[in-house]
Amino acid sequence: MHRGLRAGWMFAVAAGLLVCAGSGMAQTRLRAWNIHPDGYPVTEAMKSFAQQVAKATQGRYQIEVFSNATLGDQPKAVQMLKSGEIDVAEFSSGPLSDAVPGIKVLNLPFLFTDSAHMFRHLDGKLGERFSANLQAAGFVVLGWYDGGSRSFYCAQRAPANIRDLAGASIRVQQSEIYTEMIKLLDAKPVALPFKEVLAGFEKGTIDCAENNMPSYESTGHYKLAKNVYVTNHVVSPEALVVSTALWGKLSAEDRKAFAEAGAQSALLMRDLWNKRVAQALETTAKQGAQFVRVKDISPFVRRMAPLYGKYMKDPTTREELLTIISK
Ligand code: BDP
Repeated sequence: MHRGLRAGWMFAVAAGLLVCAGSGMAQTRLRAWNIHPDGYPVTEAMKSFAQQVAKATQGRYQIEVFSNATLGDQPKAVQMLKSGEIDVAEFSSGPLSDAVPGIKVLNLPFLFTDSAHMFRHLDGKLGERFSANLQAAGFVVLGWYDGGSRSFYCAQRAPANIRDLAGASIRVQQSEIYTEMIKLLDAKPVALPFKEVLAGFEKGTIDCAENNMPSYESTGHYKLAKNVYVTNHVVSPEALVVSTALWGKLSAEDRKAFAEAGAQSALLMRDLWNKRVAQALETTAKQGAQFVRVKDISPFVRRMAPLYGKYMKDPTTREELLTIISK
């Protein structure tokens, strides 16, 4: 660029900044909670969300993503978002549903057949209803992320039948519905923070855990718990949320910028997710993980009958449940 032009341009930028400062356009720093490491689809999608928000608000909103649960474990972070201590987070529907009973059905075993089925509902009317329930409880959903499908994996035993899980100590998320599910398998639920599961396997305080394949791989659980029982028992979403406290402070235009960035980050996440599932299966299999696919899921589904009964009776979940099973 020509020197004179360049100087003029720089002056204009500086003057612009002064005008910004003069008109009180301050920069707001926001804290985002995340449980996963760098490179994980959730982390990358959150970073892209942060970049897009910064761009669309001309740098007025700067979101810092704190990964690896450095700000605390998930149930704690759910409370921190509610109280406005953090502004943005990505939560799995397990711990989130304890704070918002109206979304509990999202964790029911064998409810969604796969992610495509789940997103047909979440990207439509039902998703709007879940979002409204969440917003009333302090969480504004900006994007539905893929929580994948969860299966069991064990260190010593190699389950090939649902009865093989009886008596096992199985790590679950700190969430009521997961605890109920394990009890119905005659196993012992052990609620542990995500980051403590590896130590649980090392110390032998748990026999098994359950998760999707990208988490099985990224946590290194596959090194200690090599026997995967492929049940795909829970297909559930995760949510990128901001606090209602933050939402209340945003202008209509900024809300639009946040919402668009959230929706785009969700599409990116889903795409990265599918690739990561394939990679995780390959890596763990190469490292010796053994996969036994469930042959007949019906005994497992029958065991869950009390759970379905409970949420059918519950007026906060009945309608959602009926909508999902009818389509
Ligand atoms: C992972 C979820 C994460 C949960 C974790 C768990 O992405 O949010 O905390 O499972 O099992 O798949 O705790």
